[in-house]
Amino acid sequence: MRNRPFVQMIVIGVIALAIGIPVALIIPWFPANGSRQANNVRTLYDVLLIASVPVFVLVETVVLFSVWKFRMRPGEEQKDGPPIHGNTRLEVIWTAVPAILIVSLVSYAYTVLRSNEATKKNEMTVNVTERQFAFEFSYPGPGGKTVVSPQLYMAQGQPVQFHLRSLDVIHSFFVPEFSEKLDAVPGITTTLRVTPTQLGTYPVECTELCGAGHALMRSAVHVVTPAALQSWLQSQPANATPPIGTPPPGAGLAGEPGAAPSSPSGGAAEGSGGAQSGPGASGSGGGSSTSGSGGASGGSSTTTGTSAAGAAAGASASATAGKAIFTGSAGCGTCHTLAAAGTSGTVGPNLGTRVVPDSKKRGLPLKQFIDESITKPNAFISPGFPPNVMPQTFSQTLTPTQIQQLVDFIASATK
Ligand code: HEC
Ligand SMILES: [Cu+2]
Repeated sequence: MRNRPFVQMIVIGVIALAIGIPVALIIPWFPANGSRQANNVRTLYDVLLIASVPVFVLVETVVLFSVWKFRMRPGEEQKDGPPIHGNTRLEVIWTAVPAILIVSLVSYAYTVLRSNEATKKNEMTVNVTERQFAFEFSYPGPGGKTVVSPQLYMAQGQPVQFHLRSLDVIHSFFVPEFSEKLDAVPGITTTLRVTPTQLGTYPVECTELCGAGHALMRSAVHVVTPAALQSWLQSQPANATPPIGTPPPGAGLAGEPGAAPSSPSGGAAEGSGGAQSGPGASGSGGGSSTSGSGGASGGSSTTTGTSAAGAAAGASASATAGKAIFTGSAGCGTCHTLAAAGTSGTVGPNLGTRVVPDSKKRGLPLKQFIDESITKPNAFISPGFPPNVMPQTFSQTLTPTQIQQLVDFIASATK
């Protein structure tokens, strides 16, 4: 009966496996399965579980069984086991088996990665522009129409290629239901592919600690039917100002390593000026997110014309546009409470009540004070609040028009 402990160990191990593998597969490790890529990742994960549970069970069974069966008993304190050295067969096995296991799993994981990243037929491009602390999605539509939205809309079954850009620091783009995540890095354009498969609304999150408002940097993705996406795109205003740094439709990936940095199409769009707003094109030129000239040089856009008309209607249209920027793409609402915008952030002062008294303390006319607060936040620190928390980059990441619209909006909304 020399082999009895060994047989006992095998029996215990087999029982642990019979329980362990189903339990590992039943546990819901992931949220809802929302994309083709998520499907592949989940199958990969199941295979990894099936491969790793036996390894875990094997190691733990041997360890626990040895602790129990071969433990030191009273009177054995001075004893030691026989010294064992060298067992070629065992060494070959414990080298070869893990090597084969790892090479097969790595090869399989690589094929999953390749398939998830592969170019799909009829891909649609969506630009994701991230800044402290907001997402902006722009759809280079047909015929030069550009739709810009703070929330993401995708069509079920329609493959999308995202071009991620950051205007300031490293951010990331993560939708848990899609099982895919990628960083947005200043100065380069990164690409992520997703084919959504389930209708629904899911969270979009930034998963890089990007500053004081990071925890609030969230948006939503709505996966809708292809028809609903088309009618949504149609209902959006045409030729919205694309976020700074977003190349015009048809341009190469500005700033991507290996791509020509200053695209001729970028220059062309800038030349054409007018409706197809300059700032986007010029900002993309060098692929540099903080080129101060980006916003300044291409400043004019559709709304300038309106406010130049000087009518009260123009100013209120500007304020309305400012409200959208405040609550959406610029992310001001994540830090500031402002009743007129319906935001309740508490990182910075309440702009509904604090701006007028602070502008008096500063000794500047209201609009000038608001403009300074946005473009040079540290020029005056609102009493009781820390410096360097409000992003210092708005003068580069917002166009002069957008800043003007924000100023008009806040001036009209503060008391
Ligand atoms: C990360 C949080 C954060 C974000 C995002 C942010 N701010 Fe601020 N903001 C602050 C803080 C903190 C202060 C107070 C310190 C100071 O005066 O710089 C402030 C101050 C201000 C002030 C001056 C208020 C006063 O009474 O002195 C204005 C105006 C303002 N912000 C507007 C904006 C606008 C417009 C945006 C969006 C373009 C924005 N902020 C985005 C945190 C933020
Ligand atoms: Cu971020």
